Amino acid sequence: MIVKDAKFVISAARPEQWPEDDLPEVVFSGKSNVGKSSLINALCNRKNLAYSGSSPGKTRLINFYEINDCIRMVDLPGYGFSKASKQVSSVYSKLAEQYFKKRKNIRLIIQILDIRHEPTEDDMQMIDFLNNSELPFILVINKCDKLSKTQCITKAGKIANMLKIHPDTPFILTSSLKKRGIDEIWHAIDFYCFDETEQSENLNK
Ligand SMILES: Nc1nc2c(ncn2[C@@H]2O[C@H](COP(=O)(O)OP(=O)(O)OP(=O)(O)O)[C@@H](O)[C@H]2O)c(=O)[nH]1
Ligand SMILES: [Mg+2]
Repeated sequence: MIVKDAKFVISAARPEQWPEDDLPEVVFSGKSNVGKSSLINALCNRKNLAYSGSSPGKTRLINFYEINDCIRMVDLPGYGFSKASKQVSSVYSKLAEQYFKKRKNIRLIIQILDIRHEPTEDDMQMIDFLNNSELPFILVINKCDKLSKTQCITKAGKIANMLKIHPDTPFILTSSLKKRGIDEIWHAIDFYCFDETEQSENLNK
């Protein structure tokens, strides 16, 4: 999709603030600092649509962005940043947990990992949750510019082995910094969020 229009909708602190319509939503999920907000910016070809920064915990609320009036990207606060922000027995904050449980608009979850780090216990729990839910998800391994190509291949293989995922689960290596893997993510978004007619219409947008 060619992003002609990308706008911030709301930074929601409560479910009542979530947009009330049936636009498909793509959710960006992962540990704090993996690059969720940066990936939204890279996909939309904007520098500062979503707020990103070098210290973890930049995104605190659930931020909604609307693209070409036909799809929304949802930026979640990352997990694993502060123990205090966790609710009992959950990886995510209460707010994000409510979103996963209640939101009907979710069409695709983009679960993001950092190529340099092995999945944490929180990552494993999150992937377990996704595996056991009906929610479609893909895995994105970000920050590939931080390693050489050979190192990336070795690391990605190691990560894939550690995760108990279905072999058909799409697995995309990306760098928001160098804009790698961005077309592949758009391809997945188109596939999961639109039917065939809509997909070809979107290509021409
Ligand atoms: N080298 C490199 N740096 C990246 C990449 N993606 C994100 N970063 C950097 O990583 C830091 C965190 O990025 P964010 O996009 O704010 O991460 P986040 O997952 O939204 O973090 P929280 O909002 O705290 O959960 C920033 O300094 C980004 O510039 C990437 O692909 N390569
Ligand atoms: Mg963020």
